[in-house]
This record gives sequence, C-alpha cells and structure tokens, in this order.
Amino acid sequence: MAWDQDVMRSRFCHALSEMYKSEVSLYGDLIDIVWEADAKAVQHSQNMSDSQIINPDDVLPSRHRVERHGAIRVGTAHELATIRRMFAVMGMYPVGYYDLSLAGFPMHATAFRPKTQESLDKNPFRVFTTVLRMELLTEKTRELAKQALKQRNIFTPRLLALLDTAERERSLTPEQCTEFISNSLETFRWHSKATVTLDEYEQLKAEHPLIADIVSFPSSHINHLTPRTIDIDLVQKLMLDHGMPAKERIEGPPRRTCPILLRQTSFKALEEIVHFRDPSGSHVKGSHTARFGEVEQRGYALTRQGRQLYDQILDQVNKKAADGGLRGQDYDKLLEDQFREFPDNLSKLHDLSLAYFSYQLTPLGEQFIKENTVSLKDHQAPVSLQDLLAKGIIGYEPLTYEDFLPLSAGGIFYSNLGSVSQSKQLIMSADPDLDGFQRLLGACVADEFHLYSEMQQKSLDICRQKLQLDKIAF
Ligand code: OOG
Ligand code: NI
Repeated sequence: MAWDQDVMRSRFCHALSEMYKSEVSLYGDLIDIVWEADAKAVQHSQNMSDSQIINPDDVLPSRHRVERHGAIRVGTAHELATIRRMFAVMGMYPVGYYDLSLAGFPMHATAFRPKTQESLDKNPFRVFTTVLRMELLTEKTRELAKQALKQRNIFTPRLLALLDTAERERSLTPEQCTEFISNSLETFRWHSKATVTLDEYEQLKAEHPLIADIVSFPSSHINHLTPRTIDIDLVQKLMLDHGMPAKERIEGPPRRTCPILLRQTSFKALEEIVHFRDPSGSHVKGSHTARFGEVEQRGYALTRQGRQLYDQILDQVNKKAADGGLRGQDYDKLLEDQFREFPDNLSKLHDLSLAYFSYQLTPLGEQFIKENTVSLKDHQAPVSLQDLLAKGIIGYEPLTYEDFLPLSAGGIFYSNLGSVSQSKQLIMSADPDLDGFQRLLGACVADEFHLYSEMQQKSLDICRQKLQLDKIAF
C-alpha cells in the first residue's frame, strides 16, 4: 500500500471528532470531563497531593488519549459495501457479527477496526456499523424505506473516484489522501433537512425509531463518538456534577480489580430541530432524537469460555432483576454480587483460560538468554509454558478487548429512544443472519476470538524464538 493506513485512520478519527464537537457541543464537554477524570485517577493512583497537576498525556499510553469509537447506521447493501471499501483505505476491517434483533432492533452489525497489535497500538479507532434488515420490516414500511434510500447518495462523487483510484493503483498522492479524508467526512455529517415528509417520518418512527433515523436523512450521520477513560465511575460522577443529562447507570460488568470487556455510559440523545420535506415544496419544522456522546472503559479480552461465563452471569442478573423489579443502584448491587463468581485476579484468569494474554520474556528471561550456557532445549521433556512461568522466565499481560457488547449497546438504545413499536415481537423472534449480512457487506467478517488467539500465539512464538526452543507446550 503506498499510503500509510494508520496515519489515514488517525487523521480521519481526529477530523471526525472535531466535526462532531462542532455539531454536538456537549460531546466537547464530555471530552473535557474525561480528561479531568483521567488526570484525577492518575493522580490518585500515584498518591500525589491535589495541588500537583498531572497531565494524562504524559502518563497514559498514547492510544488512550486519541482513542475513540463511533457508530453509524446504513440502509442498503451498496452503502455498507462502500463503507467497507472506505474504511479499508484506513486499515479498518470488519470484525465480529452483532445480531441486534435480540434487543428488538431490525438491524445487524459489524465493527470496522484495525486487526493487528501494531495498528491497534498506533490508533485503535473503530466504527460500529449497523445495516437495516429490510426483511424484518412490515411491507408498508419496507416500501417507504426503499423509496427513501433509493434516492439518496451518502458518498461524494469525488470519494467514489478516489476509492476506485486507491483500489486500482494501490497508491494515493498526499493531496489525494487529504481529499479522501475531507470527502469521507461528508458521509457522516449531520443534515437537519430530512429527505422524507413529516408523515413518512412518523410512520417509519412508529415501527421503530431507528428505522426513521437510518432512512430519513441524506447522510449516514455519526450518531455518537466515544472517548476511552481509565475511570468511568469518576466520569459518571463528574457528568452528573456538571449537570449533564447522563444515563442512570454504567452498562456492562461491574467495577473490578481486573476489568473485563467494556463498561460504557453516555449522555442522553439531544432533541434536534429537523426540517421535513413538504409535498408543496417548502419545509415543515419537526424534531429528531438520535445523537449523543458516550464514554467507555476497556478491560481484558475474554476467551470463549470467559465470555460464556460472563453471559451466563449476566443472564442470571437480568432474570433476577426482572423478577424483583430491580433498577438503578439495586441492579448494580445485584450485578456486583453475582459477578463475584467471575475470578478477579490475573493468575486465575490466566490459568483458567478465561482471558487472552500477551507473553513476553521477563528481565530475568532476557538475562537468562544472555548468560545461559545450557540451553533450555537440552532438557529431555518438552518445555512447558507453566514451567517457564514458574521459573519467572516468561511473564504475561492481558490483551485489551477491542470489540463491542451489543447488549449494553441495547441498554443505551433504550434510554435514548423511548417506546418501541408492536412489530418488535416479530423482530425479536428473528434468527441471526451472518450469511445475509456478509452478502450485504460483500465480504466476510473476521472472528474476534480468532484474532485475539492469534495475537496470544504470536507473542508466545516470539518468546519461543528468543529462547531458541522448538516448541512450548501450552
Ligand atoms: C450502535 C451502538 C453500538 C456501542 O458502544 O456498543 C455502540 C448504534 O447506536 O447504532 O456503539
Ligand atoms: Ni458506542
């Protein structure tokens, strides 16, 4: 590739964040709060006096300071496949399949994100991308949605030309790269003029508010951006202190010593003025509620077993909460209690294969290579990982979860979108449709567990080579 995909992604992420800040000023305030919370958390962990100001930029791993995710929703196969081509230029590829019908949404999704450790370290920006499942709409709404989607083009002609160039020539000039960034922003820009009439909008919305959000506008507006924090509980508190319309509670697992997966909270979507098309040619004023700001704290990536245990515990929590009508703090208390079942120390998570890890030689291990006269492989039995860990030659660190938790996203949807239509039952009984999704996408999605497992294996291979071993028994 004759352009740097990681640089393109960073530039795009920065430009998108600036655009969203200018569109939704509360998102800018949220960024400031995250900065404040991170500074306080760092200060606290270092036991500094309050007067000593720490700049999180100086202390946190650099990816924290730029880290964002965003979310968009598209309507057609052409839109989804073109988004895929656009993100590929920035080194973002479809990872994971998310079936949102479970939560009553007629949509399914993937996350476009970098796949290698190197790229993730440079800039982990990812975009959760949903597409409408036309087959889950009632006939009348489906026709309306198709009509509205048919007459829009969410990509500038220049972007489409640049995509062709990039794919054909495998190269873009610096000027073309700059044009690419500015043109790609247009796809995600907010437009307050709807492409449908108020009547049509109401009809779409009655079936599901998200159908209206996807179908009624000339672009695929970014519906939220999400900075990463190191202390989401503090951010939640600061949001409330600052009088932000914060959600009642943080979604995802409870606060733990060893954080897992993802915890998220947000400020509620704003009601924005929209001008709807009028059959007479003028415009009618109305409103739309969809765009918000979110914040996330990322924890460890779980293995399939780990994820199963997580899902199982969460299921119990939700059943008990529903039975007892528990909400807010009562729900949080129950969540915390039930999650005691999930081991909360690093070596247990490792030994029970509940999380993924990256292995590296310890300082002792490095010294061992330098000074060792008898190589490890002279031993009769194959060297086991356990052995190397016990001898302190190899150490490990948890891998960060780079993906999403659709159920907690569901919680976020609910708090933003009010009531849902009767067609919800129909949607909720639908099966996931990975094949259908991949047909719309025009490509396969990568399996996230596979990617983590590959990263883990790669780190172990590097240790093995350094130690000059043929094999490390797992
Ligand atoms: C999808 C939301 C998914 C998250 O943080 O889990 C997401 C959407 O709002 O379209 O961003
Ligand atoms: Ni999100």
